[in-house]
Amino acid sequence: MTDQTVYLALGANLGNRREQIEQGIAALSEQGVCITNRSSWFETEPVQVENQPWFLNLVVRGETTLDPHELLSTCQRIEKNLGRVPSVRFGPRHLDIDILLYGEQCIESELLTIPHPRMAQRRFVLVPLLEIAPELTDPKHNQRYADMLSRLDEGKKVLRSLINES
Ligand code: PH2
Ligand code: MG
Ligand code: MG
Repeated sequence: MTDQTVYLALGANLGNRREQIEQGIAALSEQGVCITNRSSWFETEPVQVENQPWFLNLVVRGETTLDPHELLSTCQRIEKNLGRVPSVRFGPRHLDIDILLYGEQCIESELLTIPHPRMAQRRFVLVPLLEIAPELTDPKHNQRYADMLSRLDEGKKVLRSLINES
């Protein structure tokens, strides 16, 4: 199978957030996802479940020959190996790895929806994504993510982290 370009969102709001995310990225590269770009780090205000610690978030681009469901189980295995335990939906976690985009494909299976169904409503996803892929277009609605972000009224804070300067 030929390589596909994928975009993944990583986040954490428990434990050593930066370390867990770095280990997640390292594990992805060891397990079939060649990382070709990554965004800055962002400190982000929690959405959906608001009463929880702020997240550290970033977005990576990768190349993979894993099919979408293999990629999903790889992400879930890595989350589990790095200490993720079942928690409430949208609640606190040590590591979250979400598939945003898989090539230009639109997928709706029982386990997996791509493009990620909530990405276009989340500033903590769109801001880092657009940093590394400013021209990217949503394959389902054929709209530029940059335009979707400029129309978004979700007001949660997304702050470029000071870690980037160290
Ligand atoms: N992830 C969630 C729920 N809310 N909020 C922010 N800021 N960042 C996240 O990664 C996040 C969230 C569920 O995965
Ligand atoms: Mg998530
Ligand atoms: Mg997830």
